[in-house]
Amino acid sequence: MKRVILVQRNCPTNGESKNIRKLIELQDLAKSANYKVIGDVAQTRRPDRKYQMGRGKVEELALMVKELGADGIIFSNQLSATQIYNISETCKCEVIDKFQLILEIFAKRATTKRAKLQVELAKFQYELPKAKAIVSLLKKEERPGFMGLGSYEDSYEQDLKSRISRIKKELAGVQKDSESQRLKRHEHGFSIVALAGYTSAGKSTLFNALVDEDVHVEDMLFTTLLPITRALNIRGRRVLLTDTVGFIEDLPHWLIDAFRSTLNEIFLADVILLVVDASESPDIMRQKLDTSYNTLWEQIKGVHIITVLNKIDRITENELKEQLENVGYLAPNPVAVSAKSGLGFDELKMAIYGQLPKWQRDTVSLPMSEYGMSIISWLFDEGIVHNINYKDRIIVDFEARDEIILKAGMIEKKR
Ligand SMILES: Nc1nc2c(ncn2[C@@H]2O[C@H](COP(=O)(O)OP(=O)(O)OP(=O)(O)O)[C@@H](O)[C@H]2O)c(=O)[nH]1
Ligand SMILES: [Mg+2]
Repeated sequence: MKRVILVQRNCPTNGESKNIRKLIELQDLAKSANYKVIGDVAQTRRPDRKYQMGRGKVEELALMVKELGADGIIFSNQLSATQIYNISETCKCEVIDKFQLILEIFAKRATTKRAKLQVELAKFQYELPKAKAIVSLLKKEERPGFMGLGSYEDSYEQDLKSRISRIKKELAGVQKDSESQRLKRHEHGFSIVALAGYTSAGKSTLFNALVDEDVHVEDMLFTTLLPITRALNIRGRRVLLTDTVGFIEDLPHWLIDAFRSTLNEIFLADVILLVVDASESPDIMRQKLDTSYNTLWEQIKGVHIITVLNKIDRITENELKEQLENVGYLAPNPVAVSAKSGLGFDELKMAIYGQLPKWQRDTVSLPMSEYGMSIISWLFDEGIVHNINYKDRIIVDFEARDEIILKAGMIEKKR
């Protein structure tokens, strides 16, 4: 296990609680990537172009690396190629930033072709702005081994660009497939519900409990990388529930970009269950909800949102009440649940039902024949049959989406 020191430059305008929260999150990320954290260093100042922190502080850091025998340094702040180079020269060890760390976690979790492509795309997009600087640094310093670049050429940047466009094309193919599948699902009367929210909020646990599945759950960040979908019946309505990748604060645009095809599962849903860990402090919960909204906001016009306050088995009723007051405007349609114990599931299902695209209620009169019976079984498949009255004709009182009602009306006229 690699031993690392965490470093964070705090912005002078940030509050203390934000600084602490970010450092704790960096610790969690490092653990999730299988690093052993052996120390941390923080400094409050404006960014330094060459070293990110003050040069003196980096020299202190170099001493600490030596004394503690650290294998590497992980920065909370995004580093430029020059900064990575200068810090690793001074400290004589490997230096990465939080975003490379996230990429490492993603790379570890990626098992399918699509996930691998997404991670690769994110990696290249992360490297692209650094490419020029790296090449010129390497030329100046004659250090071809730096950042894993065995040999380099001026075409490095060009090479990255062409790889990025190749992967994008491949991913677009995958995306088209999933979009046409989605259309088909809608045609078959399914509504689509997506689980979204901060990493470790409990999305996969809730998914497993609702659809009786066994998706991987762990007390780690970014356990889920690829969406998974299962059918679920909610008060007679057929729903497809999708579990998705978690959000994190400062998620850079290139990462969102790379995971666009995954995030589309959320953007194209009929209803979003925005899951949040209600057992955390009010400050952290509000921040995580805020981050989730920032990630979703632009893309989800018209999608209904249900805020799921999860893990209530860990808090008292009073604490829950406080949490609800605390997030008020950020939490439309709040429902409190425990994905672990099943508490609140009935309310959650009611809430989902209430937000599904509306179906109409209608009656049809059908002939008392085999043909009539076959239409009834079709109505059972496609909608909710509330009542059947057998007289000289069969009168069916049912509920379904518009197309079905229209078709049923035509059948009635034709007979
Ligand atoms: N006590 C308690 N723990 C929960 C509950 N729901 C989830 N957890 C725990 O929270 C941790 C994270 O759960 P996951 O379901 O993996 O979270 P996730 O949102 O899918 O996380 P990512 O896939 O990383 O985005 C696990 O250790 C779960 O056991 C709950 O209702 N109560
Ligand atoms: Mg998960």
